[in-house]
Amino acid sequence: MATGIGPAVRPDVDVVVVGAGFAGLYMLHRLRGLGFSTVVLEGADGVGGTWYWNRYPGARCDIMSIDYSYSFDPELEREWQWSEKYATQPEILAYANYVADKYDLRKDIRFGTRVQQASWDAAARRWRVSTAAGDEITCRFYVMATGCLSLPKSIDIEGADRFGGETYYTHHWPHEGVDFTGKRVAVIGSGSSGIQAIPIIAAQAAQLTVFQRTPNFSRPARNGPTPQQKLDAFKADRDAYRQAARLSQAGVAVPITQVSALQVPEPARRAVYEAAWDSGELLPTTFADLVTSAEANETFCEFLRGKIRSIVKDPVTAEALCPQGYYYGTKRPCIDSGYFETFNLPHVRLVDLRKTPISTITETGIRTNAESMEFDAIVFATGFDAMTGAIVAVDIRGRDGLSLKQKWADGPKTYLGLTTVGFPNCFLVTGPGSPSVLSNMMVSIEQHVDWVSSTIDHMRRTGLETIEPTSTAEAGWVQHVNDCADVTLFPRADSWYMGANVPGKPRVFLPYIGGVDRYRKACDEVAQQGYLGFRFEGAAGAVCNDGVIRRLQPDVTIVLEVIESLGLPPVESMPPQAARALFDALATQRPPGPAVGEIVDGTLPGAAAELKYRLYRPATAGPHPVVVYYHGGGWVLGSHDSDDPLCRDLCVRSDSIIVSVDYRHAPEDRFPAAVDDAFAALRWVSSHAEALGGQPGPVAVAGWSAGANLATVVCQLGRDAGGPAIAGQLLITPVTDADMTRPSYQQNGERYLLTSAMMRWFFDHYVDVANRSDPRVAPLRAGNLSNLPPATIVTCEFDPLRDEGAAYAAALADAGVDVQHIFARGHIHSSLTMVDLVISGAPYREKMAEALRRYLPRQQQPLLRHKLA
Ligand code: N01
Repeated sequence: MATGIGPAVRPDVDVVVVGAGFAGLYMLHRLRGLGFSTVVLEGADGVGGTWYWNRYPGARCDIMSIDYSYSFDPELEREWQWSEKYATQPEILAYANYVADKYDLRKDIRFGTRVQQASWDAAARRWRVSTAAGDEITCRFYVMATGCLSLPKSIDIEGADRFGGETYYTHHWPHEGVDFTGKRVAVIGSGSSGIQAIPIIAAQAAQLTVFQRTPNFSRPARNGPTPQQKLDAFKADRDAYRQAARLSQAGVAVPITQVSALQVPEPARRAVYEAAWDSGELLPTTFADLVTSAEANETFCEFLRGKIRSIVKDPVTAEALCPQGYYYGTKRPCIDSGYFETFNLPHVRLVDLRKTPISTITETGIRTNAESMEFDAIVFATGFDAMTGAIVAVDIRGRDGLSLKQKWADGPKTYLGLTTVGFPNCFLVTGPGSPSVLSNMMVSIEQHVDWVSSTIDHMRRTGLETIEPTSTAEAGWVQHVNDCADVTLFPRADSWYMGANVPGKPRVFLPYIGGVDRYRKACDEVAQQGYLGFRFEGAAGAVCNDGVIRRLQPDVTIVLEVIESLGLPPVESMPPQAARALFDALATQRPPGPAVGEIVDGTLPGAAAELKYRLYRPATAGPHPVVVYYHGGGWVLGSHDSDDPLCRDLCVRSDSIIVSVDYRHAPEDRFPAAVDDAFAALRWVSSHAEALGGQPGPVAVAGWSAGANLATVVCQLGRDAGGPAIAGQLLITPVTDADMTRPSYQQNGERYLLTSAMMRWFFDHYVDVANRSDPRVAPLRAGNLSNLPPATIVTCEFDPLRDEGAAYAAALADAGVDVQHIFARGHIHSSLTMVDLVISGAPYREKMAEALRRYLPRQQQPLLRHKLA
């Protein structure tokens, strides 16, 4: 009998859960504990999900069993002891059965029951769930706990059904096991399943041939007893141990590093990789940038290839086993027990399908384009239609008959990986858009089940009957999931994470790579903010607090977190000298930016005294166009070399000489000293362009923040003075006004590094209140904005200066100036300058460089000109 919630007509149960794997079992336990009537529908004859089906030889977990365990009940943890570091499939299945028995779960599980369709009946506010046997069950809430890797991908090899010998699938292994003794066996596939099965099959078979399309990165698992220090840590403080996993990046507590692989010398880097090789862990601590930097990642790839070459004796086989063409981790890596060593056995052979693809499977074996081979048995270890396959295998129909399969035709769209628009009261456990396969599944499952069950409980307590995400929230989450993936190397690989293993499947990065810790925080914040982005309906009407939970770029969030963790005093609370010292100290910690051809430091005559400059010359042949650059720092902080990484980046990307010039700073030298110096520097660089190795003719100006303010001011001064000629202006988050009442100040004035208080401090040091509408302070207020050089204005969504930058772009356009306005979504005032730290800023810097290249086209070399003439 259903309890607690609902309209007049009662459903059969409160909740139907599909799947009795670890997610379904815990879901049932939790919901039952909350008093919701629940039934679990399971296609198999037993519990265990993936561990029920994948009984191939060698199947084990590759997250340590002590971590790959439920944590919801300390009593269960005391009762169950794992026999090994990485338990075998039979032991894990035994654990699932133990759990089912301990909590008496079987009485609410219908085994051998395959769900075919689930449709939302809007009038009755219930789901109608029908099974392959023709039964129908109605429920208020419908939960898909079908696992991420449960629907096998179809075998896409010509002739696969023609083979007359024994055929096996790792995902559907005979319960009684298989004896390969004396047989000629083929294994197709070298993912995690193949890599685990191959050494065991080799130990039995008379002959084993492995058909490999893509080699995989794998390291030794070094299985054995659970490491004593893990056991000790767990025993010493079990709650802290579990909590650390919940608040970790991947659901296993490992030390975090901020060190870049490229920052350490080769011997130290190698030592870290050797430790990773020896660790026997899937997720050892290595370097911070292996996920984001191709160059850094390649150092680990090459280390691992070296290991393969050192293990596998035949050099041709060794080379074929060396992964190439994708980065470590972007296809799921493995840990193994003697995988590479297996290829040294005389009866084991590798067929490299990249060189000799399979033409067809025949009645007696496999034919490649080079030869025909006969086998007694073929084992398919060819993978899964991951993350979405099992969900859309059920015909799920939401509001107005909307089909989930159709809705997801171009890729899955979810809010938090838990829910999807158009499907009220439907929850996904570890669905696409959640950390799931990029995490310790047990931690992610528990988090999802806890969140879903407490949400259902919240609805019961508050008299709400339906829950559905809003389109705004869902679109925002999909964007965030993509933003997180886009700063990594993952989208570059043809992986099942990208849906690339299934022909015709849309290429979309399926899981959430922002981390278990950040993901949990997002889910918790959604609930705390009145279920932000969800619409509820109940007897008392509808409630909805619409919005987007994560709008900042993920790498910007990380920078903000790191800076917050430093506990620095606010800049405006310091005297300028102390603020400058802090500014300089922070600059020493940042990545250096790309190498340029040459850096020259020099001085030039300023309006009152000599000014320093730093010239960045590209490595390409000159002469190059010249850009005069003004640094940021609120007219108080910074110097000719304080925006060094940005200047390097602009130099390389735009193939221009960047001359970063200093100017006098406030409060020692107040307005208009900085303007006078900026204009003097422009004049000097323009007239010395050729002497500096640049091409003659007009220069461009560029600047960031207060430097962008100076850049645009010198454009106005240059126009009025009849020179120097300026080909274009690049204004990165410029100060264009002294008005702090615009909405962007109200919205972004407190939390994103540049604060309203800091701007006030800058202005107070720089310029008297009476002069703040002078166009040399507030160029937006100039009476005439026509006939200015073409402008590229960059504004950032979470910048207090956003609206004045946009206002300047609009005003210039109104005055007939050629303007490009680049809006950086999810960025803050300073993030575009954080080269190699905020990777999501790179596409914007590329656009800036494009603008500079457009303003300053490379002139033909004199020699070439001469020849053409
Ligand atoms: O599947 P896979 P899996 N012709 O997709 C090849 C988890 N898991 O079952 O890469 C020839 O990884 C395919 O080649 P390619 C784990 O998350 C965990 O092994 O497409 N070859 C690939 O080599 C894992 O990632 C454990 O070029 C074909 C292989 O088949 C996920 O499950 C254990 C082919 C498929 O590899 C899936 O692993 C097992 C074709 N037509 C699994 N089609 C643990 O240890 C495919 N292949 C916890």
